[in-house]
Amino acid sequence: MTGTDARTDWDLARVVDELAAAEAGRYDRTPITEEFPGLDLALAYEAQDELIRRKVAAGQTITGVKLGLTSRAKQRRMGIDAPLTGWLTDAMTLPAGAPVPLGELIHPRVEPEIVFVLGEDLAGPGITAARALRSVASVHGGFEIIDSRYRDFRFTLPDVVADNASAARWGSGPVALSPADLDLSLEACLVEVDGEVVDTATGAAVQGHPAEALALAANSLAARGHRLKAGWIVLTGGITDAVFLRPGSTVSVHFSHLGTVTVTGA
Ligand code: 0L1
Ligand code: MG
Repeated sequence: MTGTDARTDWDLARVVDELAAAEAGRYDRTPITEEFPGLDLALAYEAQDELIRRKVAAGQTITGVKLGLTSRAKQRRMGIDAPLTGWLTDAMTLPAGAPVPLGELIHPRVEPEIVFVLGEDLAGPGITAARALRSVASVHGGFEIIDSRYRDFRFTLPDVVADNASAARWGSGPVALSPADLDLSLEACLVEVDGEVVDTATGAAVQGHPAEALALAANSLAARGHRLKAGWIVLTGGITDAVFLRPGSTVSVHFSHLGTVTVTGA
């Protein structure tokens, strides 16, 4: 354990306890860095890994990785200009067409995602976008439900890293294409809330090409001793800003080649 702040009893275990309690209790809280400035990026990733170790010990399975803050739209909104990674578990998968159980979440927001399913392991360092794309078995249009455990989605980079990148739920549509079938930088998406268009962007918004985000995940995970595994899901990061999901409200994401995914708040 590192980073104990002499002024408080904050340490790695307490960071994880506090975030796990907020998620389980469905309440939001102030950023941990406000009370514990010792939460730097390295300690925050240790906390994230420990949070997931606890989920796995409780019976969940790691199903992949998510990237966050890979687009300028997301970085501008959150005031953080660095991408990050988080873990996905089976408990976060939303079955196709299933309503989002708002009662299980704090203040969920929806964002469109280009989703990869890996056909082989991918281990950094030195992974390029072209190499990363060769490891992809299929590409899907999808969405992520983010649900920061911090009040008003207000946090610093170490806060959000420790909070597993605000991960909550995700889902994808029925269309599965090979990455060779389309140019993902040109793949367009249009976001509608209750039939009203609220945002549009193309895959180029994600690091120039979503494969760049995949390479970034492989390389940054390698620096922490992890590798991406065959069969894993990779969410490449919100293409546009996220929108709140309200009870009874429907968010639809229409992709130019990857179909339409629709999310309803229940
Ligand atoms: O928006 C946020 O809560 C920041 C982390 C996740 C962002 C993303 O998944 O793109
Ligand atoms: Mg996302």
